[in-house]
Amino acid sequence: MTQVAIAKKVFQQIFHSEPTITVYAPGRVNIIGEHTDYNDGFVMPCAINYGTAISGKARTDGIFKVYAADLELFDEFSLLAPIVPSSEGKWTGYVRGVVKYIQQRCPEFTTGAELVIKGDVPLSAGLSSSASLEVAVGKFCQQLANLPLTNTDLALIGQQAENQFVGANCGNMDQLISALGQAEHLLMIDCRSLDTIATPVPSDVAVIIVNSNVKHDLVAGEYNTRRAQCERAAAFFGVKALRDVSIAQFKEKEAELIALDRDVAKRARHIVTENQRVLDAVQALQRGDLAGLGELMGQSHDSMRDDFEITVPEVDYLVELAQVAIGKSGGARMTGGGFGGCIVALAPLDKVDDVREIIAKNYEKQTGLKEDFYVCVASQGVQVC
Ligand code: GAF
Repeated sequence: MTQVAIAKKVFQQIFHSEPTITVYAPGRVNIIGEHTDYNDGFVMPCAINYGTAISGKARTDGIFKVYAADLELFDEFSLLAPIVPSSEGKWTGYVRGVVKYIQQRCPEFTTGAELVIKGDVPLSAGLSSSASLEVAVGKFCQQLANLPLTNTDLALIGQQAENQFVGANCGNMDQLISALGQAEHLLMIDCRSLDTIATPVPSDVAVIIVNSNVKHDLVAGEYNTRRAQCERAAAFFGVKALRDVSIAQFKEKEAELIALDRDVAKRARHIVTENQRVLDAVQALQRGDLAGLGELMGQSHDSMRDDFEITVPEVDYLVELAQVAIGKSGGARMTGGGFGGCIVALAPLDKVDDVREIIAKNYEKQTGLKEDFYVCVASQGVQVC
């Protein structure tokens, strides 16, 4: 049964009536362009066939009654009073935060609802389970009250909820791809202008995700440190964001920046070169040059490992194994915020088993951890079902 079908069924069981609105928003995997979003730069993710479904209906009393089916937990709050964080679990923040900022944007929104949330994005794996929940909540509210909000608006409201309500200082990539993803396409997003370029995934190429199952406590702290270092680098170059620094401009002042702060210089080098790699990756994909795209993915991984310093040995090892199996027919790299989580690989369909086997044979033996292996489909962004 799909997440949508389960959400509808659970709604009937919990609320003893038929839902009238059902929406679904996907998680994502980023093919290239890491930590570039909050530098106003470029990313190239796709939405995946794992996501969050919400099924529900309106109430007339302004109360939101929310049931998280996977956690078997309820939350309840009123749209007729200030919406504040609850101590009942982090998940409530993604719901309350989105509802709060939608109401701020559309003060006429006072409709209550009862709803069921059901999802299958692996949690804490760097595949954006939270963004998919935020975008699904946004779409549900938009449908509930017929609000004049585009999918891009919903993505930005989701990011606002995550930044200001939940307190996670993320960029806009995850919510944008959950809202705007296109089936069978990778989406290059200019995170400043929000312009996009969709390029088809060749039909003989698989999008593979392997979860290292490494979980790191320091992710949020390290993420904020990287953001601050990037801001310092932008100030050094006298620009709004590192997006505005070309590779040539970076090289001209690199030695000066290294002398000032070696770590900041390394972080800047990753961002400046990664932005260019995304632009090059779009072109490689458009001309069907899988080897070229794979090469760029490999360079991106090396840059995350050596300059941005956000990989861990287990993830480096997974990438090495995938690269051995894939050779020059595609590529592999860490994906997401870092310090654990997943790798992504693009490989011809006939190499998928080779990638699976080499990892199954070696990863657990070497690290003591068991991987999770997914072959994904580039999927449509948020939908009304
Ligand atoms: C996390 C963040 F939420 C994104 O905004 C992005 O910065 C990503 O890490 C790194 O590319 O997923």
